[in-house]
Amino acid sequence: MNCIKIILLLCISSCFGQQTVISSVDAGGATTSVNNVRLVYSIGENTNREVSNGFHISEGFISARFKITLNPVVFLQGPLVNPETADLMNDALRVNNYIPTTSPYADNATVNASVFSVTGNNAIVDWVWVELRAENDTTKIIASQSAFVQRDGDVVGLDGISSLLLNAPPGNHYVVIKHRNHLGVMSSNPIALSRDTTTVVNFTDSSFSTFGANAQIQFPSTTTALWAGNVNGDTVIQYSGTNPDVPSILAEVLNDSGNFLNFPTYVINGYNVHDVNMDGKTQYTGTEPDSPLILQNVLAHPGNFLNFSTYQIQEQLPEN
Ligand SMILES: [Ca+2]
Ligand SMILES: [Ca+2]
Ligand SMILES: [Ca+2]
Repeated sequence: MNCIKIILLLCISSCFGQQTVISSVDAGGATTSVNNVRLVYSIGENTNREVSNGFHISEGFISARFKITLNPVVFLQGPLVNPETADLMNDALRVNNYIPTTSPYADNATVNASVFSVTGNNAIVDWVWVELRAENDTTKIIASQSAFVQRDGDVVGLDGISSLLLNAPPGNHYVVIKHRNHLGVMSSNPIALSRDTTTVVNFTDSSFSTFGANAQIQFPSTTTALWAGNVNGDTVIQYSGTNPDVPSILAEVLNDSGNFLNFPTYVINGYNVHDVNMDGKTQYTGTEPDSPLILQNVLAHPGNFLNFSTYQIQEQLPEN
């Protein structure tokens, strides 16, 4: 019956050339996928359906939204210091219920606290920020959003499990991962991304090529991780000098409202950008201080030939 009505409509259309037929044939429609393009269509429906993925055709309007599926893998150096389990980042922030349900990044994404109940390899370590950049302009951000990184490095969506779904057309894009107190990183090449195939982009593999030089810290194994220690919100890690990070930790500790006696050994518990190793404690000096890792990174950096404590580890992104 529906087919007859549709054929009738097509006949009318073809007989009279282009015209608008204000007529509801029937409620119907279907979905089809060709390569990366998903087409959702309805015929004669007098409703305005919103479809989040692929094409949507309704009442003469044609709109297209594209998404791509992505599984970045990244390690943060901080929670890899003294790992409780080899090759897994520590998840002390999660264990102590310190990870906020609102993202610390620009989109202020929110989640239900239940995403932090998962333990083991897929437990959430922290929020990260993911960007896709244009193939022909590495400073042009075409999509960006908050995400989570798991203990094993998987960067996942806001349910803490699924691959990332980003609002971007299928194609070749640069992938950027940023973290609130680590230096960000970008793939050195645009990567072919699509909706139907989840593309793994493994920043933890030292053979994976990143933009710039020494964009990540190289471990004795073939593992790489984002440099830890950028606690003052700029684009460098510096121990001492013009824009050092370590005094920022000291100031944070001394100015804490609970530090009545201004001890430099005072420990601030909680989610804090100055907590370099992300153990849930911010300490300048003492039993578990956060500042030595910054000095260690600066001195160990392959570009710091003369071992200057004033050396700046520059974030390797095109805009810096
Ligand atoms: Ca995982
Ligand atoms: Ca800094
Ligand atoms: Ca700490």
